[in-house]
Amino acid sequence: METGYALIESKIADKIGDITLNNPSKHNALSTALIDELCAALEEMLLAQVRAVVLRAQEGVKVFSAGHDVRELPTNGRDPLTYDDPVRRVIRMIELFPAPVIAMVEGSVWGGACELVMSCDIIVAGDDSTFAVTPAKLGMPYNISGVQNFLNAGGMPLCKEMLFTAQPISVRRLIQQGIVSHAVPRNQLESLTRSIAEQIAKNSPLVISLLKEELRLLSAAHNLRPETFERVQAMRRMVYDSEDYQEGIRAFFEKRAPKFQGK
Ligand code: YXS
Repeated sequence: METGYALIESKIADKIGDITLNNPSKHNALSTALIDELCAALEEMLLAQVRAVVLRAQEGVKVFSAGHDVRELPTNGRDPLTYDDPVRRVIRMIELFPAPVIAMVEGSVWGGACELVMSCDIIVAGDDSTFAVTPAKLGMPYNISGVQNFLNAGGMPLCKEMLFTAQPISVRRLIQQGIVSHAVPRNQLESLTRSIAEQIAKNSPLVISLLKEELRLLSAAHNLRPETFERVQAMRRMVYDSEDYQEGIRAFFEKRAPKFQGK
């Protein structure tokens, strides 16, 4: 069964869902429109009770996804990354989806798209893939649940290096850290991903759904006093109210390196 979307492709066959990001002119930037289609496709797959979902980009892409659509990031003093931010919505949907979501990655992954990929249950990547977590380059006050996802996925040292340098990290580093399960030549990605999805689809969906939720709850089990959370929000507000945040966005559109002043 194929469903017509403008920015993604979606199909279900043999109880396995397949979603392809398909907005190459904008490098699959995670715009609200693309995320809305992604969420709609996942809703359909939920109703169809698929046993696994594969999330991919068009075959042979240079860029898997360029991350948040920077054109949608507010510069009027509003928090740019709130609970209802499109990327946050789809990440929660993937985390709560009862069946495993397998990210099949080709090309480079940027910004919020790294968190999107890491929110998937299994990552299979081309051996030339890179991952760049870019809030520090953009002056962006990343939100604490997103930082927790990176920390849960990658561990403190690599998490700090990726966040502080904002530079592309090779998939080899992420394999060493156990973030990415397999890195293979691009021409092997399809067969490997398919075999993993088919193996999962043969197992008990009820048990897998229970295991996935148990693992989600355990990884999210961090006691954070409300006052602590409010202090973090105040720290984030200082950032998104800063001149550096405006400079980061301006530099992006002017295609130049940002000059941050620390204020
Ligand atoms: O100039 P035109 O109109 O043709 O548009 C260009 C780019 O502006 C556009 N584009 C984007 N538009 C909105 N949001 C984006 N994230 C984005 N990325 C690219 O796509 C058109 C072609 O891009 P161009 O000319 O740069 O292509 P390229 O092949 O030379 O380079 C591809 C990339 C992906 C290396 C380059 O586009 C790039 O570095 N993009 C930004 C990657 C990035 O820093 N993403 C983080 C976005 S912010 C985010 O995700 C979070 C909020 S955070 O930063 O906190 O993690």
